[in-house]
Amino acid sequence: MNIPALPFDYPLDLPHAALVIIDMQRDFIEPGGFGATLGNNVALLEAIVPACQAMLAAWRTAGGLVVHTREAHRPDLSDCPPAKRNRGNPALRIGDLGAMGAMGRILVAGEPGNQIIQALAPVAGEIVINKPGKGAFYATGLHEMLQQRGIQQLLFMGVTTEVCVQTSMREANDRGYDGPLLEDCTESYFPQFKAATLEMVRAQGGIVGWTAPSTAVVRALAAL
Ligand code: C5J
Repeated sequence: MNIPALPFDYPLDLPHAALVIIDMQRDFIEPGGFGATLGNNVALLEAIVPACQAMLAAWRTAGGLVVHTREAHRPDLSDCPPAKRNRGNPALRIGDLGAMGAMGRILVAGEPGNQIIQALAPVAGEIVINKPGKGAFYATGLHEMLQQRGIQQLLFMGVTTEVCVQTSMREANDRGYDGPLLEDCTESYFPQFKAATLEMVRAQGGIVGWTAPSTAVVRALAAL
C-alpha cells in the first residue's frame, strides 16, 4: 500500500506496522496541566486531537497495532535524573504537586495529569508504556515488544514534535525501523519548531523518515 508522503511515497506494510502515539497525556494538553503551568499555549496541542482521533479510529478498524506512550516517572523519582528535574531551576519541578492540584504530581505515573486524554484512551490489546526519557525506547522495553510482534514500520504522532516525538523517531531509526511522521497529528508549543522538525525529518532523501498527512493514510486504509 503506497502512501503519498515526502520526500517520496511510503510503502506501508500494515501487518508489520504500528501506530505510535507519543505522550498525548493531560500533563501536556489540558489547561491546568504541566505544559500550561510552564506558560505554554496548550490550545495549539488540543487542536490536533480530532485528526488524531480520526487516524486512530481508522488504524483500529484496519486491525493495526497501537502503542501509546506517557512521559512518566516512578513516584519515588528514582528514574528521574537530577539533571532533568533541576534544569532551569523552575518553580515547579517533576514530582511536585501541580499548580492547581487537580492534576496531581507533575509527570508522575498514576497521577491524574499523567493519564492519556480521554479522546485517545487506550483500549484492550494496545501497548501502553511509561517512558522516563524523551525517547520511547530508552528504559522501556519497547524494542523487544515490537520485535516479538514482527513490527518493522512505525507511524508517529503525538506531542511535542521536536522533543519526544522527534527523539523517539531517531531512536527508532537507530534500531532499524522506518516510517512517517503524521504532519497534522503532531504539534509543538512552538510552531516554528514543528515546521523545522518536519523539514529535518524528510531532508536529504528522508534521513530520519517520511512526513505524510494522516488523511493520506486514512484514505489508503479505507480502500483496503
Ligand atoms: C516534553 C514531550 N516536551 N512529550 N515532553 O517535555 O515532548
